Amino acid sequence: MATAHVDTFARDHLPPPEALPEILLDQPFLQFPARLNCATELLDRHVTEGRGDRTCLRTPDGQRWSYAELQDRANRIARVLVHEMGLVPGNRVLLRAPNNPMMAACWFGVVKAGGIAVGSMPLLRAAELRQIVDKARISHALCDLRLIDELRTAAADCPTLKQLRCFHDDSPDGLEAAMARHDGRFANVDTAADDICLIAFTSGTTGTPKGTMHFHRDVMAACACWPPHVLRANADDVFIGSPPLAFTFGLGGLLHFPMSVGASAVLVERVSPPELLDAVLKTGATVMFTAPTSYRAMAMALQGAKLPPNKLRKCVSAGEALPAATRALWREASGLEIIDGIGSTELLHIFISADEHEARPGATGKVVPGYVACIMDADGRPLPPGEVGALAVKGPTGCKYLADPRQANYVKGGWNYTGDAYRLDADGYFHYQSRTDDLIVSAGYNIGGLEVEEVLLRHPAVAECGVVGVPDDERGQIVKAFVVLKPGHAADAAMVRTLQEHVKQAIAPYKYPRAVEFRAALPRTETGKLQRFRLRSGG
Ligand code: 3UK
Repeated sequence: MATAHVDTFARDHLPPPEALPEILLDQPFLQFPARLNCATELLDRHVTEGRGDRTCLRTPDGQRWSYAELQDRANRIARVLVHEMGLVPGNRVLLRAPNNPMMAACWFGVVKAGGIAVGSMPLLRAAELRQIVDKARISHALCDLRLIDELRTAAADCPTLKQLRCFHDDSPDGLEAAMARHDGRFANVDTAADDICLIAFTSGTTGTPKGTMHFHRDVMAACACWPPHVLRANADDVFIGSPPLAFTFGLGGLLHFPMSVGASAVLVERVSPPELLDAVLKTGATVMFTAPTSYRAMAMALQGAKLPPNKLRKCVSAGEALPAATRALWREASGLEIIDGIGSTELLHIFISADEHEARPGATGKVVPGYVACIMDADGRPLPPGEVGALAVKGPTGCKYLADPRQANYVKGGWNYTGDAYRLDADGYFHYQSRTDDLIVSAGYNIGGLEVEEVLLRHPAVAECGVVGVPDDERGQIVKAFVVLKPGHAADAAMVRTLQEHVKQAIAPYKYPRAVEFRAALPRTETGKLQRFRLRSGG
């Protein structure tokens, strides 16, 4: 089926066919037409079918856009891109903003026009933006005026980036002024189902960021797998959460998934745990997406009190492993069982998960309908239940790095290797151990950091912790715990001994942290992930 892309750079830099993962589209809920624009499905369809007046996007301060209003804005943006900024289908457009309705309108404007949306994390600095712009040969950018400084610095050295407009900008050359010059009608570009519509950059810990490319069909496939089979939200739900729209956890959870069922989403710019909690109470949100540390911090902020009466009914956790202690703490505070799910930028969204009824403490869940998963040994042979190995996944979405030899690390023999060490139990539940390269090997024992963190988090003095392996002459590695104490506890030698004793009492003594270091905070990414490499290097 012919591509609608005139600029074929992204398509031309897909991995070669033999390096691609196997794609499974045989399920009845994964039948897609050959021509597909995901903006038509997620946005326009609601207006066409008479739901244009329903609320689509909200903000905590009371802003409210219906589906018809979002469509009007997105259409105007598409027109500005095409008629004033010279966009042709296939061009890459950088999007830069905190989570807000204009950012969402820009995403749909780009995709309607057949462009490729490239989100950027709000905290990225000029050097990092430059890497992304160069790698994806980005030609256009739409940026929230409040985040323009780093992009301007980057743009000075980016020859491909020729067109830039700011929004939330009331100057005559701002995006809003340009939108006012156009009408709100736009015929979406008739893209092929396998035309690329988004490139999400990984927040890589080492090396240059990798650009993961996704088709229009991938977006719709993500909406057809986990949301209806595990989340099961409906048109009356109000979604809210912390992950940035530049992170596919946020893009799916806070934009695509609510819109795929005609629900609404509250987009929140400031999402520290107390601010998120406030926004939940203020807006009557019913479905929340955030990271494990954020659940723990919100529960601790309540200081043992229960969440005041509210409408929240589903809480999703992803981004890193959910400790059983955090699950229990949030249940006590909110009365709600967390829906854990592992997803990745490469696979677009969640592929192993369990709903609130099926959740098991300490396990991520079962494979999501549409996907298959297995645990592999070092030679790529499936391991039986009970054994720890590398998680390998296949489904309707899969890893497609933009011009990157690291494709061969993620995809082997048609399977996507997520880089996680997991164990499958006899009931089909997958139990996270660690990142494959974070498994601690001490005096011949394999130790997953999470298991030790689980125990430490149950100690009343511990607010947060991270456990890594550090080099040791005698044992190869030793277990080292980095601990943030709750206020009112002394970070002294007695506390070190107390915590070590606490671990020895709970799990096999060889797993206890031989080294304990107290910190005021732990290094985390913008997406809530603990930066273990930084802990290991003492940073
Ligand atoms: C880890 C988890 C245990 C795991 C993501 C939901 O996190 C997302 O994407 P990233 O590319 O990172 C992927 C890696 O993060 N991880 C994520 N969730 C869990 N580990 N339990 C979990 N529940 O190492 C995975 O390989 O940043 C998550 C949806 C979309 C996403 N992009």
